[in-house]
Amino acid sequence: MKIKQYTPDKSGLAYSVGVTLDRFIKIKQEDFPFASGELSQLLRDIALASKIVNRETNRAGLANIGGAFGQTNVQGEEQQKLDVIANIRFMRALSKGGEVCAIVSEEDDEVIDLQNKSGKYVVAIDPLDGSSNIDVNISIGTIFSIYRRVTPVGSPIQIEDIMQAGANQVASGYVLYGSSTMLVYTTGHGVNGFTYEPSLGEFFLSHPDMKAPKDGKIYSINEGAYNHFDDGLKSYITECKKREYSARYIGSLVADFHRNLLKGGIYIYPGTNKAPNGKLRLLYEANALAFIAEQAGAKATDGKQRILEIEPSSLHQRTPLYIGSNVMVDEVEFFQKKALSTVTQ
Ligand code: FDP
Repeated sequence: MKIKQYTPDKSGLAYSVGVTLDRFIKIKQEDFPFASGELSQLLRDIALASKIVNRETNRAGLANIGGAFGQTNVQGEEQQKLDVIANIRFMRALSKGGEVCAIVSEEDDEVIDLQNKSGKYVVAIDPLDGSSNIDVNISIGTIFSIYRRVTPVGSPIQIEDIMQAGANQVASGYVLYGSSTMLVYTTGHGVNGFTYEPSLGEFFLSHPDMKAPKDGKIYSINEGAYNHFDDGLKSYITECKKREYSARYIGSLVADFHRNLLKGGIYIYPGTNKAPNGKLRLLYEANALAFIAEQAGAKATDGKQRILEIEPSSLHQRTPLYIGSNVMVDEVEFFQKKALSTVTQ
């Protein structure tokens, strides 16, 4: 028998397709302090559900799954059919995977106990963010946070397993269903982005070690609410206009955040006199993106403190969000402090 050693082909006839998400997760498993493989499996479960949601999102216009579901969620917002479908898909994947004991979802009033005795992880998820954009074919996303439970594995879920500050996240990420579909995640060792290749049904590493520009020229805020902004924020917006920054607001948090992360910019959903805590949810929107932002060298605050340091007090708690390039987040805070000090003088 003749044996020949394998040498990689260099002819260029069959170009390399790159590193799949699965392989990447496996390679990086050792970076993780509890390298037992369960977190890796959990990330793969999320990736699988996101592929299914991607498929359903792509055919929403054809499959009679656009439009309203006819019910409102816990936020009092009208649920879209795809919101509900995405929730079912992620719940199913996470419950079957076996690594997760409890889930907090935007679509459910209460914590879902998966009755999974060996589950070490708690997941907070917004299965389909930016739902008002579904029917008009604009980018939407999934946002997820992963925590280790703090009470003993196998015992009943306790409030302290769920109400953890964002700084305790062991992983977080988002999926952007856009002109291409991307999954971006961190386990606290930098941020990596993967683009979905539909013909192969795989995510491939396309954005290794993502870093946010320190400063930027894009500001993303719903300026329709300008009259309700505080004076400091109003003067910051005026300054952005003076500097001829670009105003870009899709109204899909994941899409706005992702663009600013790549190009440099700030996304703001402030507290206003009408809604002092803004609109976005701490547990399954702000925390996940704040972890990614910090890992990519950007910043996330509620206007006063680091998002990741906020101790949650309720499941669907809202928080103002200032997230993006360092210099811009600092600058808006400077304008707000300046306006406050003028008032108190
Ligand atoms: P949506 O209500 O469409 O789900 O998470 C909520 C969110 O979208 C964000 O994705 C988005 O950035 C924001 O709300 C848009 O809110 P406004 O319409 O108030 O600007």
